[in-house]
Amino acid sequence: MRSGFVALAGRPNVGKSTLVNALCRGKVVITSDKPQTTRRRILGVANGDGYQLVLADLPGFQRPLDDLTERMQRAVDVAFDDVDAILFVLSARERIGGGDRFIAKRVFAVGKPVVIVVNKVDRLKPGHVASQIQTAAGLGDFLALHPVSAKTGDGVEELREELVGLLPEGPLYFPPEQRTDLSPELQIAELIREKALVLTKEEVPHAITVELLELGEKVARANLLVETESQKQILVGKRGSMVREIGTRARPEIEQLLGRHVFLDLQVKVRPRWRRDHGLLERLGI
Ligand SMILES: Nc1nc2c(ncn2[C@@H]2O[C@H](COP(=O)(O)OP(=O)(O)O)[C@@H](O)[C@H]2O)c(=O)[nH]1
Ligand SMILES: [Mg+2]
Repeated sequence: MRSGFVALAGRPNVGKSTLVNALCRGKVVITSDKPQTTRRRILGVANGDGYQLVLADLPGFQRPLDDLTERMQRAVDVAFDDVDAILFVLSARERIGGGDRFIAKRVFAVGKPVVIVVNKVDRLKPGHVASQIQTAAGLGDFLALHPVSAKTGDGVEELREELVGLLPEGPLYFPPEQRTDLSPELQIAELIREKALVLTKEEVPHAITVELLELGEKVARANLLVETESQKQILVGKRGSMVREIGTRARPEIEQLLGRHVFLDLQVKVRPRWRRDHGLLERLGI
């Protein structure tokens, strides 16, 4: 049995979380085109014939702005200590530049095998992909480099095999049916937050967090917390249309997760400065 841990590093929005889901063959973490979608370390488990590959999805590297982002960066800093390899993710759709080189410096300094992924190669010209690969290859002393599309699954199979090959002999860290280290309560809160992120823009996505208050047989009750009255108005929407839409989108995924029907009771609440509230951040698992 081969088993072990691989941490993902890379700028925000390069597709780390989408790649974790692709490697795990199903949705274990939320994704969106908004920055700060991933706020804490979440483990995704990929099981296969004779292996268990545990992927540590992480927030993107960033300069801390407040207690929330400081905790997020701390999660990134400690994440590389106990892993067997690092997956350094870049986007083929953006210029590989200073931000990537800054992360490369930290990633290659850890002294673990580094596998570079050039993600988002779908619908790009081969010539463009080739030049991005060449730039990526100059970032440091990598073990392997894989062009992939986390979205279409192109190249993901080969990448998974490469990573499994780097794992040592080891035990099962998680029972085979467990896909993530997040509790069902936190997974539900994340699914609700994902739908809220997709439907909002500008500063609103940053200001949203979700607190699950109750998970019963028939009812899930959650608060969508924002920081100001105007953000609350946006999330509530005209006669409650926005919060209703969030619920409509989240409920099928929650029901799939739980394997039963639930009534989803969502309330929007103003909680000024929740991003600086250590007690709340602790409860939210950040
Ligand atoms: N076209 C394309 N988009 C992708 C791919 N992987 C991720 N994305 C999109 O990029 C955005 C950021 O993805 P996410 O996984 O949340 O990035 P993260 O911040 O690095 O975790 C989302 O809108 C994804 O749908 C890919 O392979 N191709
Ligand atoms: Mg992410």
